This record gives sequence, C-alpha cells and structure tokens, in this order.
Amino acid sequence: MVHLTLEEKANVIASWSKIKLDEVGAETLGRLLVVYPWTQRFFEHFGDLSSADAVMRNPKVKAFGKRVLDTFTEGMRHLDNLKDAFAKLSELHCEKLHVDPENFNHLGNILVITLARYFGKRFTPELQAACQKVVAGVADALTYKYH
Ligand code: HNI
Repeated sequence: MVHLTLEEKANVIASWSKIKLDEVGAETLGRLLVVYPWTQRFFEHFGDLSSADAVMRNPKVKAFGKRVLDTFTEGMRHLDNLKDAFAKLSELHCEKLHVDPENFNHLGNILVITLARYFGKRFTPELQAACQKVVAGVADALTYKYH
C-alpha cells in the first residue's frame, strides 16, 4: 500500500499537469521496448521495431505511450484508491494479456527516468520520491492478486 503525504500529492499533481503527455509517453514506451526488448513480444502488431531508432519513431508506439500516460493522469485522481480505479485494467493485463507484473515496475522506473530528463534541475529529490510512490502504486494496482 503506497501512501503519499498531502504535500507529495500536491507536488506530483502540479508537476504532472506541466508535462506534454504525448512527448513523455512516446519516450517512456519507446525506451521500455529498447531497454527491455522482451516487452516487444506484446507489440509485434505495431510494425517496425527493428532498431532503437525505428522504435522511437514508430507512430503506434507513440500513440500507445500517450494512452498509458493518460491512464496515469486518471490515476492522479485516484491516488488513495488505485486498486479499485485499475481493477479492470489489472484483469486485462494479467488474465488476458499475461504481462509479467515485473514489467509494470520497469515501465514505472523508465517513466521516472524520462521525467528526470524532462524536468532537469526541477526534478528535485522530493518530487522524485513522490513520483516513485505513484509508479509503485500504479504497478501494484495493475498486478492481479488472487485472494
Ligand atoms: Ni498496458 C493495453 C495501460 C503497462 C501491454 N494498457 C493497455 C490499455 C491501457 C494500458 C489503458 C488499453 C486497454 C483497453 O483497450 O481497454 N499498461 C497501461 C498502464 C501501464 C501498462 C497504465 C503501466 C504500468 N502494458 C503495460 C506493460 C505491457 C503492457 C508493461 C507489456 C510489456 N497493454 C499491453 C498490451 C495491451 C495493453 C499488449 C493491448 C494493446 C493493443 O492495443 O494491442
């Protein structure tokens, strides 16, 4: 269970509202596919993924990266209840798509790295701490747990 202080929530939500979701989303998903090449298995229908350049230029990668970040935006509205907010999405990824949950952590960490590049000096340790909590919370919420 991930808990953000009120200050962390305000910080992360304000910062999130400043990013270009298409740009950061494209870079995050593109880097995931390059850095952890086994994740490409899920996206063979996206077309050319034959090199890092091809991945980063691929319009379907860009569009899906934006979609993933839109989901994080939705998550920002449900930081206290990510599990319920992402219950359906968790079922899709785990039961239907069979994505190994470790990959949610990878995506989250790549998102943090991309945000660090995007914000530069403005990416303070406090902001990073809040971001790490959000990506851990989203990864946990997407991980389907049998009760
Ligand atoms: Ni993910 C579909 C959100 C991580 C593989 N994914 C979706 C959809 C959303 C989404 C939204 C669209 C659902 C629908 O159509 O109803 N995915 C997210 C989020 C994360 C994430 C917020 C963050 C950790 N997905 C991953 C990872 C993988 C992944 C790490 C694989 C490595 N997702 C998929 C695949 C689909 C998908 C595959 C179906 C895509 C398609 O269109 O074929």
